[in-house]
Amino acid sequence: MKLYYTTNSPFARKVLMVAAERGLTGNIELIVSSPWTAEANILTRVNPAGKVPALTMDDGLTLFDSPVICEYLDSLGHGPKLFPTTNPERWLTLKRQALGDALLDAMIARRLESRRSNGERSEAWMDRQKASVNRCLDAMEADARDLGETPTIGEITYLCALAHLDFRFAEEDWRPGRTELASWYSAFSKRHSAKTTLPHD
Ligand SMILES: N[C@@H](CCC(=O)N[C@@H](CS)C(=O)NCC(=O)O)C(=O)O
Repeated sequence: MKLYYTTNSPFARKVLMVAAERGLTGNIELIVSSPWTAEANILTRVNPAGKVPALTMDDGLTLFDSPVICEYLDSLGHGPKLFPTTNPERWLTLKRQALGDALLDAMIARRLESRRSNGERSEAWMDRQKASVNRCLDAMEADARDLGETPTIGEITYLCALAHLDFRFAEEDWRPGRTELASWYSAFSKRHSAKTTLPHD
């Protein structure tokens, strides 16, 4: 399998963590393909959206986006499944993944907007994204007491989202007032799959 990714993409990190948890890391060839540089032409050939991650399976079919790739990898490998198959656990887990992904979408939209030039940048748009991030964080805090030590794609996505806040918005600590989430995050960050997939530019 070939994974088109960047070392700083939190969505790609979800895939890397799932691969690690399922014992599949050695089966995946990593191909750095930034959406923002000349490498993007590699990426757009496999993913029309021009986004990472994308995964080309051994039979040649390419999958995107991260929820689809993660569920595919969960169908391979070994160890406890990361996508529960019974309800209501499955719906709760998928909701958690959607919440973490939503936080990431808003955080990334805010950061991209902040990098636009004067006159193009919208403070109102950035404030809207920041408010969305804060609501997602509050929902995660309300959920934190029920998070397990056993990973599912829900916990993995929360970890990737919170770590990306530390990576890109370190000056805006999300922890004050969110003690349950901070404590869960600190413990979950010690997993091997988390320690071996830290983001970097
Ligand atoms: N929903 C997608 C989001 C992927 C995404 O936004 N990736 C970013 C990098 S973190 C990207 O490639 N952005 C390029 C662009 O927006 O053009 C997923 O879960 O994979």
